Amino acid sequence: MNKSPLIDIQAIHQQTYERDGVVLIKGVFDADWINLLLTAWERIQTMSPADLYDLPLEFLEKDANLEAEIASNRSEDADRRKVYTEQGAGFVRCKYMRWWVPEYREFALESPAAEVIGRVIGSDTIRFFIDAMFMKEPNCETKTYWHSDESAWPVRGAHVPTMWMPLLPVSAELSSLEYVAGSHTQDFGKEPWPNTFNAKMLGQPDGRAVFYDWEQRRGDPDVRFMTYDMEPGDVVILHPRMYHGAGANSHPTQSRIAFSTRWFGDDIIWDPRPECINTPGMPLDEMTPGQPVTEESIFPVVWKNPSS
Ligand SMILES: O=C(O)CCC(=O)C(=O)O
Repeated sequence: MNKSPLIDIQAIHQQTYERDGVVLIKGVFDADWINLLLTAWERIQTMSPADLYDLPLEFLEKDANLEAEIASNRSEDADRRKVYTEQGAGFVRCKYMRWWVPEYREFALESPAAEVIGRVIGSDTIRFFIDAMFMKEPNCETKTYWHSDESAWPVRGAHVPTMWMPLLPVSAELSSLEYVAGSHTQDFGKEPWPNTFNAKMLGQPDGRAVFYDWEQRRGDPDVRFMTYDMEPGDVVILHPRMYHGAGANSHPTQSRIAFSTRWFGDDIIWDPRPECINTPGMPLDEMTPGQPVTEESIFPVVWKNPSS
């Protein structure tokens, strides 16, 4: 398994990320990393719902929101596998694997992902934040709605990017992500209400904005929609304000399996809001607004720039 990126991260990658809000980098990880993650994912698919999300007990004991979310994810009703046996196709999500799947922990802490992130966003230190899997089975009609991620994160700052990587090939037909170039620099006024467990529990307050629907601008020559054919080992790095979405998986036989990791860089400070995601080990009420992230056991420093 490669410990350094298989290709050098260069100024063009940084410039593209800054200008467009997303950069495609091909051939970052070798096949061993992909096989490691895929094999673990196949094992997760065979587990009963009650055995998923085996997080440290103390995380659940001190965080009622997280406990409620995990209980809902473990319930039989939430088991999307039932849906796709009946209907033939499903959208399966899973998260927090760094805490309960050893292969995902190894990727988070040992792979060159943090170095790639640090060099692209220009941060001297990179901490691991959180992870998630997104699988769309063959003929899965579920689209990924247009959204940006920032309003779900309990922090302020630009250094909270996502690295999205397919574990099987993707294309427009196979639900590759789509982006609107430069949308990370546009001011949409009010912050959109995120699509988190906590936000759904609270319900959207009056006056809170919804995500901008870029579908209505399809065909507008002033809007640059972008999407990429990607192979396992390729990644995209997304700015937290970058609008992204994805179509259905219209492939008749092949699943779309993608892995997202989120990372913290130097400029991040806590900004906990009740609608934000739950973070295992760090309840929203333990985050001190305005303070930098220092909790090493929960958000370990994975990479430091050797020349800083
Ligand atoms: O893979 C998908 O469909 C969704 C991914 C996404 O929105 C994200 O990682 O922020």
